[in-house]
Amino acid sequence: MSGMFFYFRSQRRWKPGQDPYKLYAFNQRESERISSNRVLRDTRHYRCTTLHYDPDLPSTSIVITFHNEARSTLLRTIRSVLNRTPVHLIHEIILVDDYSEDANDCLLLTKLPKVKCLRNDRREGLIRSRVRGADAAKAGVLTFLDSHCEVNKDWLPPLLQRIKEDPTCVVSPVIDIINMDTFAYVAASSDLRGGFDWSLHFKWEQLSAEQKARRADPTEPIKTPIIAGGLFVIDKSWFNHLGKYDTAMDIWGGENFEISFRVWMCGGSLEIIPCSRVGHVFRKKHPYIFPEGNANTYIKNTRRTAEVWMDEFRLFYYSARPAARGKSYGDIHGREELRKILKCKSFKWYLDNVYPELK
Ligand code: LR7
Ligand code: MN
Repeated sequence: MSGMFFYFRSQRRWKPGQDPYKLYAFNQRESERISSNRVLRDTRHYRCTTLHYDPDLPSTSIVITFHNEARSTLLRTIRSVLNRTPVHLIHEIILVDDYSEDANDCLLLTKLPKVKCLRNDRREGLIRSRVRGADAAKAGVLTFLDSHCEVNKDWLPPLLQRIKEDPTCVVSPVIDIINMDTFAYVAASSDLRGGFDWSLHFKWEQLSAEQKARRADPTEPIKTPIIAGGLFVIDKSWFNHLGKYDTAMDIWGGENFEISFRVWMCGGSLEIIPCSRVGHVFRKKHPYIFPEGNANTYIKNTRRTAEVWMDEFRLFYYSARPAARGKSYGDIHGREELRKILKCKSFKWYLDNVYPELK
């Protein structure tokens, strides 16, 4: 097996003057230098180490979609999962290869325990790819990860525990930072939650003094208006019941708003679980092509979200993003119908009860 790890990783020799950022918009050379098996600092609050979880937690199908991910980061994602997760909790790891150039990236990894590979025969984008992975999943709980993560110690039990207690809860770990230049693993603050502005731009927000004071115990879940989108755990029947994702959304972006509004407005909740930590390589630009253009795609996806979920407040979205007004966004009848059938609450309810801070 170790031969396989080495073979999979060493794609090329680095020559002086070659740009290690060219293919993936992070330092590929540094990523290749680092072991796929490296040790990470445990970044949790010390009190997390004293918590106990049920011995009979449900197992999960882990779904990882990728388009032209670096082999080194993809392999490290999977090995970190295999190394730091009790084996009985992983039903399977489903890789969805979103039409990457080299079909072997995915295929070779099926030599690892639990790993399955699905390959799209055209570029679908992360939204339809995740739905394909979720539909193939056999376990009762779905876990989504990006393809350049490293999970930290005991990351999964606290997430599964919360789903077991309340299957309408959708939970994310605290997302630690893997530096895109050095690949150093850096602890993120656990006093953050997801927020956004009217242009539907995601941002991390510091908890207010009042919110912090209400949280005496640093191991308690943090309610969040929105999730970052890539790393979360959801009960599979709940995911299906709520309408999975809007599969008319393309490539990247906006789906985290859509699923967050939908979960809150249709009877569920979103939480960040501070005792679960997963690192993610944050980068400054997309390394891949958007066939319809980056801005057009983001507008199409967020406009679908605004039209279906934001009621009269969509006008604030259009004021913040005037360019969205004229752009086509396809047919939304199916999603409007879904909202009716599920008897979801209004966006006004969401603003009043979940995100009163959005002015
Ligand atoms: O066409 C594509 N097909 C894919 O399968 C484009 C992308 N992808 C894959 C890609 O290989 C990666 O695994 O989708 C995943 C996300 O794409 P990234 O890593 O290029 O984007 P990101 O990290 O900026 O994406 C964040 O926002 C996205 C909005 O659509 C998704 O929700 C991502 O999952 C999300 N990532 C996170 O939440 C990790 C924390 C980042 C923050 C904040
Ligand atoms: Mn990512």
